[in-house]
Amino acid sequence: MSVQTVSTTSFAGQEPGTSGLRKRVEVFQQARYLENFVQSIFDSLDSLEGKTLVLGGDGRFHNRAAIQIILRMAAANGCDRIMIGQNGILSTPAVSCLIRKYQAYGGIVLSASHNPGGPDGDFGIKFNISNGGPAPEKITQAIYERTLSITAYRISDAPPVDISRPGTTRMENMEIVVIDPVSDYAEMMRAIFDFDAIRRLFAGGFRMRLDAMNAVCGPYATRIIESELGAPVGTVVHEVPLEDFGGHHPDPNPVNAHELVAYMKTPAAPDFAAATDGDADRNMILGQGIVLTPSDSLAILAAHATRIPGYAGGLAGVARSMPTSTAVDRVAAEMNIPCFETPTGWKFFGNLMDAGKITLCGEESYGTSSAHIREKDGLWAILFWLNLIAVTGKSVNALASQHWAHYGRNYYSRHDYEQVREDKANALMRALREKLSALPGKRYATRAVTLADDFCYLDPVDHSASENQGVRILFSDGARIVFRLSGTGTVGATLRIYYECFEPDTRKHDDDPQIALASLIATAQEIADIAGYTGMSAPTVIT
Ligand code: G16
Repeated sequence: MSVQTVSTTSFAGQEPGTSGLRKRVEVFQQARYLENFVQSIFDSLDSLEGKTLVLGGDGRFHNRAAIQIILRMAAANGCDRIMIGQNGILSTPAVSCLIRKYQAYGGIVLSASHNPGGPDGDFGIKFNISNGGPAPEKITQAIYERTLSITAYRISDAPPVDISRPGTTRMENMEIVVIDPVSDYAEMMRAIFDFDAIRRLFAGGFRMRLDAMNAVCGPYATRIIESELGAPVGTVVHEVPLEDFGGHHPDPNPVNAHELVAYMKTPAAPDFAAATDGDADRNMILGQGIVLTPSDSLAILAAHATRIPGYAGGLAGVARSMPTSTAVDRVAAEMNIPCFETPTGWKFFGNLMDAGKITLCGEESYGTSSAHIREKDGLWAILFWLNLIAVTGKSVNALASQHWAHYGRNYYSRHDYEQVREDKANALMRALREKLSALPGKRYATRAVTLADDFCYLDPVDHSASENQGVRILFSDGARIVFRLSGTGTVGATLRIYYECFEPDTRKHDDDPQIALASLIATAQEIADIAGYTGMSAPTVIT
């Protein structure tokens, strides 16, 4: 066994996006591609000597090969100890939990999250820092810059390690600890939620379906919800993680989880349903006949948080990403706690949590979590809902209607235009930015524009500025349109347009969101000429 230094040349385009480096599997399979990026991570950090890293992924195609390469590179780069999930499996929230619990230096997550998997799908890698959260921009930028100048990487020539059973082994001077992927995470959930109340709920005949989409949540959900909380076997469906997610697109939204949505409209529908994504950090919440928007889910959880043992002491504050609806702002205002508006990307919540400024946060992209870790956490959100249903005795539908009656309803929808030519998408955004200063005061249908800008975030903790985080157009009645380009796609550009309007009148709380938002959708077309630039007369995905 010895350490080799291998010459390499840089690859273009290894720039981390919204959440790490995501590319087609075939791109990652090129010789030296993963190695260059991993070495660039290691070169951008302090020495790994004496340090522990956590390593795991969502089990998608290329996970197994990548794990063995990273183990050999970590050993060659002087890492002291690496904790790895059995069979290379760890959900993203579990990585965050383990980094924090074992005071690791950081972790490497192998996932392209909600992007499809398999040989023709996507693969991804990101680095999480010692607080358990995604590396902030100054680190991801340093990693990217390193990828441009890299000339060599270090790797051990050790044979592949058996990671199929918990236990400890060594490579070079590094200790490799293979752990059960679920137990530490389950222990954390037990400390937050009232498991006895949830057990009683299931014992009383409460029925639920959780669609794990053949991704990494399966082992966590079957162990916690079926084995521990007593839900009947079969409550968790598509529970076996598969390298291609069984052909599912593991992005829990009404389009990809259409079977679940349809099932919740049938007479056989259970009381509650949920779905999770590739790496189990996203969640979708459904009641009988309804899909809750992530923005509403966040607002409702915040409003009831003190009913959950882990949050009984109250919330320090809340945060949402800029495109997420302002429903949670109304809750925060009533609770008299701060509400922060951050750019898209979970990494922006980390500083606020570390500084004790927020307890709960969430995003429109089906991400919700709290300061228990520094990632979004799909199963945590589902357990929160179960706990809430158990202690209130109310359904998702009843809790949502009650919430809207009290706070008003923020109608919300996101329209995605996928695989747009990059030059066209960039031209649309450029033209929009050029128009911004002329928009305030203009009227569209019944509304006047009150503010139009390109969102710039000033981090209240480290005072860093993140510019160009999306164009937002605000109207006099509280409605908003937000335009931004996705930072997680791998083919062409994805234009996301987010629509929101506020309806205080209870009699108008049962409309179809697309109808409630129709005039705003027409306004976006008028302002940005979406059809002209994209060549598409309708979005490819509506959530
Ligand atoms: C990632 C980020 C989220 C972000 C989402 C969508 O989620 O962690 O913060 O909201 O991407 O980003 P975009 O709109 O740029 O595609 P995940 O679950 O893919 O890691």
